[in-house]
Amino acid sequence: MPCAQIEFFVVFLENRNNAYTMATIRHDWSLDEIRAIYSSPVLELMYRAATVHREHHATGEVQVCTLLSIKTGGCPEDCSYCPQAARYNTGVKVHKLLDAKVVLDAAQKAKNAGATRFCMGAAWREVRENRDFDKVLDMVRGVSDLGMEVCCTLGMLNDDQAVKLKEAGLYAYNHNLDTSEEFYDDIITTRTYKDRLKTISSINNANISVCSGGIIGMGETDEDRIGMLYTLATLPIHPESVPVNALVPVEGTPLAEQPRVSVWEMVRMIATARILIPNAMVRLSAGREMMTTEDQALCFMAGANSIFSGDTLLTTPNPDFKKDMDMFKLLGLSPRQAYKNENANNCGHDHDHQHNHEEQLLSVQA
Ligand code: SAM
Ligand code: DTB
Ligand code: SF4
Repeated sequence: MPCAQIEFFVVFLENRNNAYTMATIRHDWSLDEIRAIYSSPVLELMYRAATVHREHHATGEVQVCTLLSIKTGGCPEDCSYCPQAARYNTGVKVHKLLDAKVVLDAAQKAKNAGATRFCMGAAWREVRENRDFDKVLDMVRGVSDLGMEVCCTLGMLNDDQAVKLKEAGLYAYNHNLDTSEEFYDDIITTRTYKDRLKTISSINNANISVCSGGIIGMGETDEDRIGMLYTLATLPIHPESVPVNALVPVEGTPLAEQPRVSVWEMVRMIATARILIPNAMVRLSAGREMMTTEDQALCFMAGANSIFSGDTLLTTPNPDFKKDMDMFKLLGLSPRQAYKNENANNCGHDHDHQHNHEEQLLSVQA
């Protein structure tokens, strides 16, 4: 056999043996496979995740998102982790929907500080089509006009409402599964897991990017964490972003006394999410205020490529812009540009998520 052919077969066999360096996008993960990945030795898990990360994203690039609570507190739901639920005494100051001008000023400020995605959160159970919703649509138009990727998290919504948000320029919608279907009822009783999946389907139908992940540290087991990742990774359309939150325990909520999760638990969740859903932005979300730069560096090595930046999340503290920019400098990270997916025109490292989304949507509808 000629030398070139032998070399080809050697490379072919090496690649087959090293299958996880050639991540394909799969929606048929089994629980056993996910369990095996999640439970692998942590350094091996990080290496594997970092390899997938490099194949699908420009390494060193981190998306910077800023959150703003546009309607705070007084929420009728009973989410055990949430300081904004009316039934818990958490000291959060209730505030009606902010004026569009205040919101647009905050978005401009976030943009000036380097954020490219702006996410507006409301302490609502669901969207209702009233004057407040019209105001939110105006905010979406305004933030989109600033050239930022605009995201909302407003609770449950239906197909029509999703279309209206899309028409106003909404880029992404955050709706977390929060945990596994099995553990969900221990955390929330006022709406169901199925309700969550229905909202995610409405977001997809409107061709809005889905942002969906969860929280660890609520008393769930490893099996619950694996179960949540299974649901996300086997969705017919993978989420465009997956926030991994560490519980921020807030006094007055039922979960106030939960022990802090260790960085290794965050690393396991992030790395497994990265391997299962290679194209997603995996967001190191709530909990950074309690993490050192070294802790966060481990999360970036494990495949996290997005953060919430700005000194407040929705109601709880977060590292400020300056602290994060110092961390970026130290770790050699750079902020990802806005709408990179739409701007990407090559298939090297800059995969086109929106294009992927449309392709996935067509294949689901076929
Ligand atoms: N009301 C809407 C809803 O529930 O979808 C939007 C806002 S809600 C605060 C958005 C997400 O924030 C929740 O799904 C949850 O994952 C996260 N979250 C809320 N409180 C948290 C906490 N104390 N620690 C970590 N994550 C939290
Ligand atoms: C997400 O997954 N985490 C963010 C965002 N999506 C909306 C919210 C975190 C909230 C932490 C508690 C607080 O600040 O109120
Ligand atoms: Fe309300 Fe959302 Fe908080 Fe649940 S998580 S109590 S729905 S604001």
